[in-house]
Amino acid sequence: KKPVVAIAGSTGAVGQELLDLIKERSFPFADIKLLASARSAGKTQDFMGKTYTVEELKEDSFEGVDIAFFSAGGGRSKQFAPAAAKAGAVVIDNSSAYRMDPEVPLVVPEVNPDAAFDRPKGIIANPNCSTIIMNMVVWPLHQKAGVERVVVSTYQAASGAGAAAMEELEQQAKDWVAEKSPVTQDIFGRQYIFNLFSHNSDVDQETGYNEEETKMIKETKKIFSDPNIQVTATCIRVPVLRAHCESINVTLKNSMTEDEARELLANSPGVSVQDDRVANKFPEPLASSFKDDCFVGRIRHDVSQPEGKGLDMFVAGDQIRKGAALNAIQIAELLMSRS
Ligand code: 11C
Repeated sequence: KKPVVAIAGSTGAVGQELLDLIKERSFPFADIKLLASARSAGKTQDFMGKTYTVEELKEDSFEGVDIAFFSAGGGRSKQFAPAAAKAGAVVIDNSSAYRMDPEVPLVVPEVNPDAAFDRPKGIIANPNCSTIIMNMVVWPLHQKAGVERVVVSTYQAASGAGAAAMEELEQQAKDWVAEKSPVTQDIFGRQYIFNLFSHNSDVDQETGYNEEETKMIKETKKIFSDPNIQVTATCIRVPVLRAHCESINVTLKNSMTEDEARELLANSPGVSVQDDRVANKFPEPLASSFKDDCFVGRIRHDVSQPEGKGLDMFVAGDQIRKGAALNAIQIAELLMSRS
């Protein structure tokens, strides 16, 4: 039976991408309900030849809903996801609200699909975008050679901060050309174009890690079911619209050559190797945008480690697709494939 689907946060960047993917992937649905905050309620959204009126997200919005995607921010997930689950829907939550809850599985379908079927609260959490993109390449290496430690530095796009942040980046480009000074800076409070800055999440005053970095560290341990994997991260926002890049260094338990790593990654689902040293052509955010796969290149032996025990890589993945909406849709597809 085709599910009745609800999208809480349908007017946001991830909500819109969920709709695009439902269409693109011919995701089966009997009916679809578009939900958003009171501010957006009453707006219309065109989808597959039909005009839908966005309804206000409320506790009683989920009667008869089978799958509820949430991408309306952590506060709304906390407030409304339990009501959706109580009404019988499986909640696939894109926010950080439930990710570290021991009764909520945190799922990347290519990594830990079985976890999606143990969900005592009726909620499945979609990991943070930077975590997903990193895990797509680190997991195959971990399975094969045992990753002991990951050092990651991110180059994160505006999309991670939402549609308004993407608009502001574009507006700053226009302002710059028009020689408007200062450029519009309502979202990030600074010039973003021709600049980069440390991720805009809160910084822990004691450890110095920001929340984005802590998510990458904690979520990876949970997704891999491996509390021993050591991860450290530095997260940076760069003036790119919608694909995150990551420089990743791994320390391996068992030796693996760079050729073996390249072959392994080339055969890993959802990963494409783009590693052309002759042409100096490697993953780039623009070329990775609107793509489902995560692209990996610069695969090389880390010369600071004994041969075979360390690798460096550079990864690019669409933040709104695999980093958010695509991963959520794949979770729903996974549920349906086993129902
Ligand atoms: C970013 N990763 O790129 C963030 C956005 O926990 O889902 C998503 C935050 C989250 O800024």
